[in-house]
Amino acid sequence: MANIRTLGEFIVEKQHDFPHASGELSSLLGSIKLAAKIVNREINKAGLVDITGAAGDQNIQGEDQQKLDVYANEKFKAALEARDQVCGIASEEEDNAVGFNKPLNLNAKYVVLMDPLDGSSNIDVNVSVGTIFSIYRRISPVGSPPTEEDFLQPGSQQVAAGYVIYGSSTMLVYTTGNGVHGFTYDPSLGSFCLSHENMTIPQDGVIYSINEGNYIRFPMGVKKYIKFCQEAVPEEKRPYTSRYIGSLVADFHRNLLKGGIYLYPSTASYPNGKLRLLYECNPMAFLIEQAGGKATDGFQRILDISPTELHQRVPFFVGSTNMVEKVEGFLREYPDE
Ligand code: P6P
Repeated sequence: MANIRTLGEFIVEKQHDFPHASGELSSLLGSIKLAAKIVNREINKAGLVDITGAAGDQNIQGEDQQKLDVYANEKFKAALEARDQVCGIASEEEDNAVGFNKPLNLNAKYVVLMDPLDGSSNIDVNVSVGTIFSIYRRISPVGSPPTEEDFLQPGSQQVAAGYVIYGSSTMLVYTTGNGVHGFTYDPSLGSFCLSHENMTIPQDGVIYSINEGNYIRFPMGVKKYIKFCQEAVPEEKRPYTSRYIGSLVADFHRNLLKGGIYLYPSTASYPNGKLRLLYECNPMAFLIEQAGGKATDGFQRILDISPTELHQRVPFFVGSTNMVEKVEGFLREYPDE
């Protein structure tokens, strides 16, 4: 039998990579793995079971909460609370951070921030969606409920981050600061099996991912970059290609494998950008830097931004280093008044 290394085995194998954790971070990642399997099962049935319709509520973002959003949020929250490594979570689907009050949880040393089902509006049209998670060591003293400062740490303080992509296959991709590793779910085994060890993004690429429908209100530097991609030296064929799925995890994952850049600048509807710093941009920025790429808000490193509130949005440019630096150059050369 091929040398199958499951996610569980790999985490234990790499345990020495994070000296502070005496197996707690390993167990925490295990609870995320479990919740991912449960959510994956429901997503794969989504077309059959009446859980794709909007739940009727709206989340803090004012977006219709799809039932699967709510379902995924509950499953990840329950899986994290059930183990004794997490004292609380913050989620796109929760207006405020949620502290776990069982004694075991009060003594836990990690907090988790997550987007339990990003791109969920795509579920009804059978497009890939994802879960994004970000893990920090708490700042507040153990034995007490988590405080807001535990959740408002800069991305550079993350101890682990990752995503699950529910696509043509389901994959879990994570980093603990020692490279990026990808695991593909094998339903016949019920296991995530190592399929992409030490994932690295090419320094350059030809794929740019942006919703050009927002073009009219893009910053001038972004307009200049798009024009650069469209008019780059033709040679024998246009060297750039536009690929935008409308699901961050799917666009990010493809660009990580092939090289490319994902851009969500400020727009008319989202003057500060649409993506949330804490549970979308920071984890993706940690991953891309660990894979040799770059993530910026156009002017500063995403991981250096000091958060001010839980659901804050930032402009987001992430992917191949040379492509991100090209956009930064245009934004500096053509500053908006
Ligand atoms: P737009 C999904 O809602 C999401 O947060 C990302 O997954 C995706 O890349 C982006 O928004 C799509 O936004 O405005 O292009 O539809």
